[in-house]
Amino acid sequence: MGGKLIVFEGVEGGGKTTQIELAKAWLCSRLGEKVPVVVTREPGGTGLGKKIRQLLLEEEEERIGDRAELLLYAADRAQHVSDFLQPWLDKNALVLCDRYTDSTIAYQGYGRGIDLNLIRQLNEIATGGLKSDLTIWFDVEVEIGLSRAKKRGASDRIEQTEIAFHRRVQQGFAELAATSKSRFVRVDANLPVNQVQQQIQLFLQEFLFTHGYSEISAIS
Ligand code: Z5A
Repeated sequence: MGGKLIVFEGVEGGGKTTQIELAKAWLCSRLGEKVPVVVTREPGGTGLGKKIRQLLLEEEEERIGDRAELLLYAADRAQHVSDFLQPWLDKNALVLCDRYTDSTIAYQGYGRGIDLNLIRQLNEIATGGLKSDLTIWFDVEVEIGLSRAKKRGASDRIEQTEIAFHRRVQQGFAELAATSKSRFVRVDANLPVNQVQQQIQLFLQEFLFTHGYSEISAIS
């Protein structure tokens, strides 16, 4: 069957962090110990990545330029692929990853306006060609997502940028979903937590069953 890279994407406040843990618990309960299920995120999925995450998301006096920001996300990703994602996929794990290459297209491309082809090339360099097997897009209204993120606590650097930026990012995800139908699925993330989780479980069940994880079919 091989390992599978399952990515959770979307604008902030969509509920990725909440849902990824619920999905992990559900997958473990269905698949048992035979299949390792691991959760990770970008930026910050490795030791180096944690340092890069601090640079990227914590308030600093010096503004990070758009290209420097792009390259920091790429450096985080390169390390993540070589030191975490690929080793776990080689162990046939299900890797649940909070954000991946599509975030760079949406945030740095659609949000900041950096050339999309340049970002695609950089993604290719950083990942060595490793693509997600399934991308679950959390489609939440920008205002709802931002108000949830605000309630959760202090805003980080990107959350503080203007609403128009978040709308462009949202547009980016919508266009990616429309043009990458073979690997993208959309969940309505405006709904309550349990209803979002139900949608995710249905997509995971179908995806995993299709890829030979027959244990998953024991779902009511
Ligand atoms: N970024 C980038 O620019 N380029 C890149 O290439 C990459 C990333 C990889 C990472 O931030 C930042 O990096 C991100 C993009 C940028 N921009 N920002 N800011 P992060 O990892 O710190 O955070 P995030 O990915 O944006 O996620 P988040 O804001 O933490 O949101 P979330 O994980 O989707 O949601 P949550 O934490 O699960 O939920 C937020 C709150 O809402 C929380 O209080 C929940 O209890 C509540 N919640 C969750 N679901 C619901 C529902 N369904 N109803 C009501 N309330 C809910």
